[in-house]
Amino acid sequence: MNRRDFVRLGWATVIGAGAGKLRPAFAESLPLRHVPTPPQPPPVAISERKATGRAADFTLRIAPAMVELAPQVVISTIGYNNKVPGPLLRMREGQPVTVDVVNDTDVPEYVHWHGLFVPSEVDGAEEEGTPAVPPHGRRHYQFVAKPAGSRWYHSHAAAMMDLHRGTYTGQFGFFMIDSANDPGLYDQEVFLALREWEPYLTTMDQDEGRADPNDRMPEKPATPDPRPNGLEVSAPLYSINDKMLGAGDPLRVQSGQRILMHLLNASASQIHRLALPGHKFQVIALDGNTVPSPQLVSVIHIAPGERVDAIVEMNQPGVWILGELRDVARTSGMGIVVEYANQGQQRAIWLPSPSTRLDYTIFGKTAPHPAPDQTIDMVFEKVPGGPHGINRWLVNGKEYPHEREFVLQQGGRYRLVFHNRSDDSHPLHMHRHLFELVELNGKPTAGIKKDTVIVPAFGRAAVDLIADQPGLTLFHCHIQQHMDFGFMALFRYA
Ligand SMILES: [Cu+2]
Repeated sequence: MNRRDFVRLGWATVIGAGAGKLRPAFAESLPLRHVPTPPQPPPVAISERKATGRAADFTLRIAPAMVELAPQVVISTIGYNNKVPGPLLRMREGQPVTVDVVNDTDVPEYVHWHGLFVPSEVDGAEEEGTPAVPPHGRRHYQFVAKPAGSRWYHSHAAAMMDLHRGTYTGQFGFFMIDSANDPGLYDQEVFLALREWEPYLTTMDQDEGRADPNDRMPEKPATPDPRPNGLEVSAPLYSINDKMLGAGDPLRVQSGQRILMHLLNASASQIHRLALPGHKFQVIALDGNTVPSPQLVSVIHIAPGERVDAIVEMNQPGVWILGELRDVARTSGMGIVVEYANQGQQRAIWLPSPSTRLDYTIFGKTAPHPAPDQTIDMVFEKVPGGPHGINRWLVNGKEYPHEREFVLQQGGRYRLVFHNRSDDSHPLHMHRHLFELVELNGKPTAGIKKDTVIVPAFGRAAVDLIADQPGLTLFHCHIQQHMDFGFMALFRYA
């Protein structure tokens, strides 16, 4: 199979699988258009330059963007600076940063700096009191870049039933904060963001988030919920960065090189599993934070909001596909060709990988945790929406908002215990803080610092949080639909 066949096969799958949901003959009728040259941003207002003494380090312009996912497959979305992903924002840890955000759309927007320690009014969450970037307006942000690691930025607007807002759009980008101690043990560095496009609502079971019957399910109720599930978000098209598998440039490597892959799942709805046949990933950081025990794995599990940094040693010359394990996702675009030098016109090879279970704890260490000052139990439940409705989500028995349930004392040490009493896996994200994973489905661990953790279906996780970032702090499932329909909580400092 050559690259062009891949794209064609991808379309066959798309048309075959989701035909009813797609516009008729979408693929055939869409003329090939060139992505327009980005409009030149107007100069920053003089008064603003004077106010800050200089232009901002970065400018993000929110505006409609065309993305050519593959030849003759062009989608329209909203992006930053007419690029998807948006520009790589890169700086040293501790560096003061200024960002101008210009909103060329008709709706208020929020830019969230995911994984950064920034004040609530800068963080980019309406619930925390961050002011919006008004429609056709702008906002200037100033903060210090910390902590070091792979962070990212994305829209934090609520989408609700509008699948063209928030994280359904192309508003995401890498935010790399370099540590002064990076040993630099790699020859090449690549940034790979996973995305799906043209989302639609369906009751068809997506299965990737469902319980693995072999998993321990400590939160599974004795009697299953008989109510029918509601509409969930699916998508017919996938890409890594802005290209479907086979459509963009391959990742060009040389035998013996060590490639540092910065993986980001910028999906609004799907957990992904990635493999590169013949190779293993040495996972060195999760959510940008160095892990105590880097391990070689053949499959990477990555949920919406998560990042994985992995080094891949290039020791199997050939042309391979780095792709999603699920055929439907990979053949609909989720993959990239990895090509060793001097391989001629070889076809890219995919080989099925053994499916592995998610287990963060292999990257941890054994160490005792100091006793927490307080344990906060959080129980998550689904209220199934039925075939024509949307599921609603409860945190400790009610949908967002919560009044004063979650109050932290500054300097306190908290253990949050996440009880997932639903048949979906959820990536749970805490803003403005890192937490340390203490336990996953009964397995203890230490030293894994994250800002987003997958709690498997009917599973349980415990994390320790030090309350050292005063200010309103949003907690939510990073699946846009879940968050929009109740799966959020606001933590306050006393
Ligand atoms: Cu969720």
